[in-house]
Amino acid sequence: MKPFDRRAIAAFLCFTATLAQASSLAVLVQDGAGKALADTVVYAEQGGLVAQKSPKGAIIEQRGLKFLPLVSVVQAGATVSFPNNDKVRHHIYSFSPAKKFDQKLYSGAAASTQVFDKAGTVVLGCNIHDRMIAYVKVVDTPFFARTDADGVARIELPAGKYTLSAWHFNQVAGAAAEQQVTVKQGEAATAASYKLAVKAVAEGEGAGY
Ligand SMILES: [Cu+2]
Repeated sequence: MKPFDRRAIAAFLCFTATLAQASSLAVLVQDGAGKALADTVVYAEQGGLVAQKSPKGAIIEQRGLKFLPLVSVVQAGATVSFPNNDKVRHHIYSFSPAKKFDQKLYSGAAASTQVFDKAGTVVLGCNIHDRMIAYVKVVDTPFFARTDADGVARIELPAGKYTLSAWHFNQVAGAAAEQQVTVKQGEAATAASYKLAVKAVAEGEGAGY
């Protein structure tokens, strides 16, 4: 066998091993009335798990006088950039204990990147445009996702026991949002679901406009 073939086979074995190890967790989140709840952050934590060395960065752009996306989730230590794709300048800030910063008026790519190094919830605003709002959920795990329009989030993770948490920016304080899940090896996704009590939102409020 030529060395090249051996490498190709090794790569293939490695690939199939990865497939066999990764399991999938599918989480459905609904509000108290059973309606799909989009933009909910779900994350799985495992005691003693070694965190990823370099958490994946994120981008929160400004476009049409909005922050996009409205909700981001990052692992603690992630770097976030804030490209301004509007013609007007923005001045973004956070007073949240998990990450305080003040990015004075800027346009284009002039904003400093920010490292979100503490787990918690960070609310971003703009000093110029009061209705601009965005949420960054910072978590101590690389296993997280955000629900889509159907209220479904999928997390790829190794089989094992996890504490699964759900967080929505409008959830009623104290709403129980933690559960234990055992993720099994195999092709079918392990399923979990939540019903989160959320506050009634007035027209145009809390949606980032
Ligand atoms: Cu602004």
